[in-house]
Amino acid sequence: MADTDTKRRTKVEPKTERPRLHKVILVNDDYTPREFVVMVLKAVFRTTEEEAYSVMLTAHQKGACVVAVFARDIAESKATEATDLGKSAGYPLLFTTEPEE
Ligand code: TYC
Repeated sequence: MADTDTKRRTKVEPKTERPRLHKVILVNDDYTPREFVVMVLKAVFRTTEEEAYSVMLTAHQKGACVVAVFARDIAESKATEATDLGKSAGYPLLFTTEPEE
């Protein structure tokens, strides 16, 4: 037993998994004007007019659309900021977040 070598010879790398990115999702509703949705997307997510229109139209037609992905805290604060812009104007506009797989 004295000369039994129990030293591990393979290097074990620590598993440092990256924090997951979070999607910001635009949810369709029947009341918010299209131009207002486009304005919010441009203001909060810094998209072009064309990108904003395309995202708005996809949400309108399919029920929801991924706007962008960010670190969790940024995704959540942008979703809240964008949702609050709608609320301030009296619209039920909704942005949610969910982790990417
Ligand atoms: N459906 C809205 C309308 O017809 C426009 C709209 C699009 C609202 C996308 C929300 O996420 C949305 N006025």
